Amino acid sequence: MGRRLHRVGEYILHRIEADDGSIFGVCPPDRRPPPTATVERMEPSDASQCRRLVSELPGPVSLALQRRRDHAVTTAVSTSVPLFIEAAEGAILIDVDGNRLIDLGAGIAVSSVGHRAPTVVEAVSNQAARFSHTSFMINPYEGYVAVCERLNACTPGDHDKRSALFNSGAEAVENVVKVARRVTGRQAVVVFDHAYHGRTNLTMALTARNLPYRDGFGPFSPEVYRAPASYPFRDPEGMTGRAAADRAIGLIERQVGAANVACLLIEPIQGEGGFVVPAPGFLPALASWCADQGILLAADEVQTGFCRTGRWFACEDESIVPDLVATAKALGGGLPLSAVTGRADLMDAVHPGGLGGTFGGNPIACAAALASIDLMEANDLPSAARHIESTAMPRLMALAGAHRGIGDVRGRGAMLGLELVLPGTSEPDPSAARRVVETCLRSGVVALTCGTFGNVIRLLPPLTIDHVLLLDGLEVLGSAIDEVLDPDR
Ligand code: PLZ
Repeated sequence: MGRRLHRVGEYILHRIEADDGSIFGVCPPDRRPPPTATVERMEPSDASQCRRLVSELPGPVSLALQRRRDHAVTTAVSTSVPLFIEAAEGAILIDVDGNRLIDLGAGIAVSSVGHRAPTVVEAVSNQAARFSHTSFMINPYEGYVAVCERLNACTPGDHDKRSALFNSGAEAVENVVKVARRVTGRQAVVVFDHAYHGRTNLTMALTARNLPYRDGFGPFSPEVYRAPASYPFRDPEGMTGRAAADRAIGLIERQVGAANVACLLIEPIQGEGGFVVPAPGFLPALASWCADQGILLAADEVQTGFCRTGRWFACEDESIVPDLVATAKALGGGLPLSAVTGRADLMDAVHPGGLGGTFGGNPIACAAALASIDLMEANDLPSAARHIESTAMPRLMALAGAHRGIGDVRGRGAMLGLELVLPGTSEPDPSAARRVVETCLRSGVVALTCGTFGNVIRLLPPLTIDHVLLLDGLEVLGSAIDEVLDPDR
């Protein structure tokens, strides 16, 4: 068995390659190297939380399933990581060949409380054993009401609120637009460059990027207008948030007319568009303009919500209180659940029966949500997200200092991105981003890309990720970046 030690900050990570070729990123207790002063710190708090590769990737069982998939599943649904998963725990994904992978994507910001959190599993199985469906529109049940109570309490603002539950993020966003149009009597919806809001017909219209989301799928829903976002890395040097907001407002006033706008829909930090954090002042300026014009401010917190950015909701960072909020992803703790939460006077102004759906607020998903929100509170996951930022950010900055191919490092909490460019330019380099992610995967780390140009590597691990596992994942990412951006070193 060969050993190589490397130091990451105050930690020493032990990379152990066993004779059978398996790699231990962080040693499990039975392979622990001789104790040193720092070895105790090196152990993950839970022995299950270690990276370990035992086969080629993809392994034979994944390959066999891939062949079945090729004959059964349309290629229109693509999969970025060709490894079939059999189990998952904490921030570790275990594939069908027994490889243990570090999950730095959390299934696109869903598994914030960690995979297979015991209290979520228990809540789900208890609910499944009692009943799994009635349709809240036929027979109500407490779980739905309790989730709405929690949403009304934890979303920004202490005004009176009401919620409604749905299944997916896109469905929540559609319902935000329905409420906004119904109660304002106006039709126009303003969205932004680089926005992502979903793949249904209305949300395709709201989403900015053509490929893969919209191409050939039109005609799209009318009365959707796109304004320029604040994208500090790509905006003119020194452009303030206020100036970026004025640019957007000017365009809306000229091209749409404020009096025609039902709502302005915005991701407080753009997700699929590239983890774009707007310049400070952008959101507050838009919020106050909306309030002056009788335009509803609708926040899409589907990706940013539920502790991801170091606060319960990303709007809180600039003290924005939206009129309507769409949530999904982490809300359901891994089960499909989404919500619209908004001012009571708005939500209740929709005619009775105007919102709903067969499955919205499924009882099992509600049970999972309640257990997940309990965990977020009990474990103070907003601070866990900030801890991830303070661990990762200095390392990402150091990488950016060493590589001119990293144009920007940005993000908040556990929503962090590296924008890759052709060295010394702002020309996007999606191929490098793809190769970095592929290189990470070969070492057992699942990282995702995003961005309008496909050139952003994004980190969004479960917020409960073991500290040492996170360090290991970052070490792998750093080596992958060194290998791809500086192959001669
Ligand atoms: N709003 C801000 O991030 C989903 C999409 C992955 P659904 N993002 C991941 C893909 O390629 O389909 C998302 C989001 C924001 C809305 C949505 C839509 O949420 O649950 O995927 O419908």
